[in-house]
Parts: sequence; C-alpha cells; structure tokens
Amino acid sequence: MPMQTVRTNPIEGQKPGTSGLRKKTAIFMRPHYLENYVQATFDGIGGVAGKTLVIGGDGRYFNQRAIQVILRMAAANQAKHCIVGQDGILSTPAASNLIRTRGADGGLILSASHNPGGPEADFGLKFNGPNGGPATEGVTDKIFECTKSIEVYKIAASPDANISDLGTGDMNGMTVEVIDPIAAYTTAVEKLFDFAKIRALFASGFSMRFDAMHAVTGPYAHAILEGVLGAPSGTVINGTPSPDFGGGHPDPNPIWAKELMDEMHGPAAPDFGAASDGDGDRNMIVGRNCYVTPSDSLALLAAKAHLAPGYKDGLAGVARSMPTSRAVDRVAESLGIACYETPTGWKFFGNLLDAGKATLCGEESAGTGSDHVREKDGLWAVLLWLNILAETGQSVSDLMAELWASHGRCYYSRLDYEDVDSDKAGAMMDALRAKLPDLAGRKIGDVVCEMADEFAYDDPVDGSRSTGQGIRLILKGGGRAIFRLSGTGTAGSTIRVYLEQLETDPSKLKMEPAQALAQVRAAALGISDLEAITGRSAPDVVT
Ligand code: VG1
Ligand code: CO
Repeated sequence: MPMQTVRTNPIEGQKPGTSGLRKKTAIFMRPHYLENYVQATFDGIGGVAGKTLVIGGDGRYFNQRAIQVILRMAAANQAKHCIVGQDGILSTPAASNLIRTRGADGGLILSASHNPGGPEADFGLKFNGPNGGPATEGVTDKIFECTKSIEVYKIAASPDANISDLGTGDMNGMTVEVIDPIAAYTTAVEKLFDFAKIRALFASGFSMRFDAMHAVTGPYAHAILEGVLGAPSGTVINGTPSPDFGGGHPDPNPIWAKELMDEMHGPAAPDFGAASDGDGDRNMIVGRNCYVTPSDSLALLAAKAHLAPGYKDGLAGVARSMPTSRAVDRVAESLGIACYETPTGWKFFGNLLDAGKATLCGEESAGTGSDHVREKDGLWAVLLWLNILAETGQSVSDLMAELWASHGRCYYSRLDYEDVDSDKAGAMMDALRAKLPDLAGRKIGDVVCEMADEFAYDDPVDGSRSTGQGIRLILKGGGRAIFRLSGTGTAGSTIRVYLEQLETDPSKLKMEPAQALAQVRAAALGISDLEAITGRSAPDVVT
C-alpha cells in the first residue's frame, strides 16, 4: 500500500505542558499541525518501528479523526501493533493500565482533560511511556526539540481503520486491534477492592450519586457501579460521553459540578457523591453536606487505605505535588512512612511508583492514584472511598471530623486568574521572585514569613533536577502561599494562587475555609501585588 513522505516545516509553540500538548481544537485541525506533533513524538521517542502502541481518547470533538491520522502515521512509521479502544474511547487511567498489562511500548492519549471540548474549545495529545505514565521531562524535551527541526512526516495512504467493531485488522502491515475499553480496566480495579462488601453496602440502601459530567467515565461508572456493584440505576448521572461534554466544563470541582454539589447539600442528599473529569483521571468527593478537598481526600485515603484488600499490608510511602496541602504529610508521619513532595503534574510520581517508594499519590487539583497504574485515576479513588465507607460504616463527615481531630485540619483553597495577559503574568512572577531573598523573617500583612523560595525538585530515583516549579512562601503558624503559572491553559496565562492554613485547635476545626484563610490570602495578594499588576480585581475560579 502506498506510503507518503510529506515535506513540512516546524510549527512554533508545540511545547508540551503539564500533561502533553494542549491547544484550541481549531489549531490542532490546521493542515499538518497534528501530523507534525505526532511525527515529532515518534522521532522524540526514538521511532516506533516494530513497536506496540495503545491509542485512545476521551471522546471529545476531533477524537476519532485524529486517531485515524495517528494510525496511518504509526503504520507508515512501521509500528507493529496498535491497540485502540472501541470507538476511540479510553479513559486516561484505562490507557495507562493497558500499556502496562499488554507490555506496550507506550501510548497516545487524546484529551484536554478537564478543559471543555468542541470545535470552539480545546484538544490535546499526550504520550505515555512503557511504564504507563506521562512522558518524563527528559522525553518531552526531546519531543519539543523534534518539533523545532522537523522536515518530513510519514503517513500511509490507506482508508480509515474500522475502530467501531471489536477485533483485529490490518493497516499497511500494522495490526490494528480494537478492544473493549471497560473490561480490562474493571479486571484491574476489581483485584484491589472488596467488591462483595461494597455490593452489600448498596444492597443495604446506601445511596450515591456519581456525576460523569458527560465525559469518558460514564460508561465505566455505569458498568462498575450500577452493573458489577449493584447500585440502583440513576446512581450515575450525565453518563453518556458527548463530543462537547454537554456544552459544559468537565472539571469535577464545586464550581463546575454545581448540580451535584446542590444535591449533596439539599434536603434529599444521598450518602455519598462523586464526579470525574473529561478523561477520567480526576475525582471529586462529597458527603452529605460535606465537601472534601482533594488534599483532605488524599490524607484520608492514606490513613485508611489498609482497609481495602489491595493495600492491606500498608503503604510503602506517599507523594503529593508541592502545592497540595500538607495534610497527607501529617498522616504519613503518624504512620511512620515517607512522604515525597514533587512538582505539579503526574509525570513526577512515575519514578517513585516504579521504584516502590510511594504507593499512593495525589494532587490538590482532584487527582489521586496508586501504584496500580501510572496515572491518577478518578474511579479508583471513588472505589477506595466506597470500600472505606463499607468497612467503617461511618459517614463521610464523621471520617473527616475524625481525621481533623487526630491530625489537625489543613484549610485549603486555590484561586485561579484565567486568560491573564502573558506579559503581565510573567511580570508578576518576576517581581515576586526578585523579593524572595529578603522575605524570610519579614512580616507580610499579619503573618510572618518563615521561608521563601522557588521550588526545585531533585528526583531521588534518577537524579534529574526540575527547576522553576512554583514560588512558595512558608508562613509561621502553619500557613503557606504558593504561586505558579498553569501549564495546561490554551489562552493567555492562568495564574494559580494556592492558600493553606493548618489548624490544630479543637474548637476551630469547623470554620468557614474563607475565614480560616483570610490572613494568608491577604498576605499573598499583598506581597505579590497580583491585582495591581494584572489588573484583575478577583479570581475567575475559587476552589
Ligand atoms: C493542572 C493541575 C495539575 C494536573 C494537570 C493535569 O495543571 O494543576 O495538578 O496535574 O492540570 O491534569 P496546571 O499546569 O494547569 O496547573 V489533567 O486531569 O488535565 O490531565
Ligand atoms: Co484529566
């Protein structure tokens, strides 16, 4: 079958961010744009000749067409075998699982995660390595270098592969295997949890609402929660994936999952609520009248994971991204296990998981996961919560109250200033960076700064160093304020300000978070001059 070598020129700005390359869909659909990035990815990983790749995405607009392009390019670059989710669907954790269980050389995941989808919205593509995890910084650097020097890409002139029917086909000598995206994932998580106990919990009348936000976890949640675990139908809402996520923002937080939040705080609230994002790697947990911050969820899961069969021998260690609250550090200390602090982005957990140094990992942005895959896993977190609820018989709010009473409470909030003029965002960070050397010991507003620096990470496994990972101010009395620029936005710059305040006084564990964080917030906004420099008087999103 004919194969084309197409001459091309580098396209500026194809630099992968926090998790892959994320751009407006219309940009991805420009002539040669996707092709250039895919070829740069293939070249950056040393070619794909003879290799096996897993391919799938979150079903957003352009997903299927992009998969056909990637398949033709993989065939022309002499890949041996592509494993594709039926209809092009694979959640991010399911793709990670497949790469691992099938011994693939890597995978391409098509998603812009929690960013909206559709012709006017966002698209994304990321490469995951043979361990199933997001490409390391070393690999993404190589891919980026290739985007700058690319001269040709290779593509087979073959008709579309049939990816709607399960089975095996051929494209230009490459095997295209279409698999059930749910079955292998279910097998992987089933081993970790006491499904009989969770089934008994639902049978006893325990009620739950899972909001799939019109995104990829819908089919997984229907199959596992309502199918295997016997939750009544109607437990899963918004469970059919749509190319534009029902016109919504598939980001599981109190702002974008408002429908669920309202129900959980209403008169007929179910016992347990949860939501997941576009590609199924994030989770939100909410009890009856009780929103659980992702940082607190990580801490609770670390404290109770041993109640689930997959973790019955305890945890080797835990890891959190730097801006994630230090609640899990306190749990790790009481368990006598190590706690690692990494830069933002799941790729930094890969080495710790591979080396057996950490069992559980998490981020403040609603990501939690374990060593069962190399991505965060939304449904996994929900299942672990269910296992803990079934085992303890306690409510979500009782579990949280108990955790705070024993370990203190880390009040936490994140302010997002979106689509800020990039020069202004850069200027704000530069100005703050310049102040860092003089901040230690100084009073900022009503609080005293104990330490101020720009976070850098030395990977304890491979010795690599990552610099410029966020400015942090550690405050006396258990406070922290962190500033970083997002690496997943597609318009201007997004400034994230993370606020944290530890409280151990038993009489102050039920405050309004905004009140508990007022001093830290005033200090952060004061010292950074954020509002004056960017011209923004309020954040766009507060979580
Ligand atoms: C955000 C989150 C980060 C997460 C990343 C990918 O990155 O803050 O914690 O790992 O999204 O998540 P940033 O650079 O915008 O802050 V997902 O669910 O989009 O793959
Ligand atoms: Co995601």
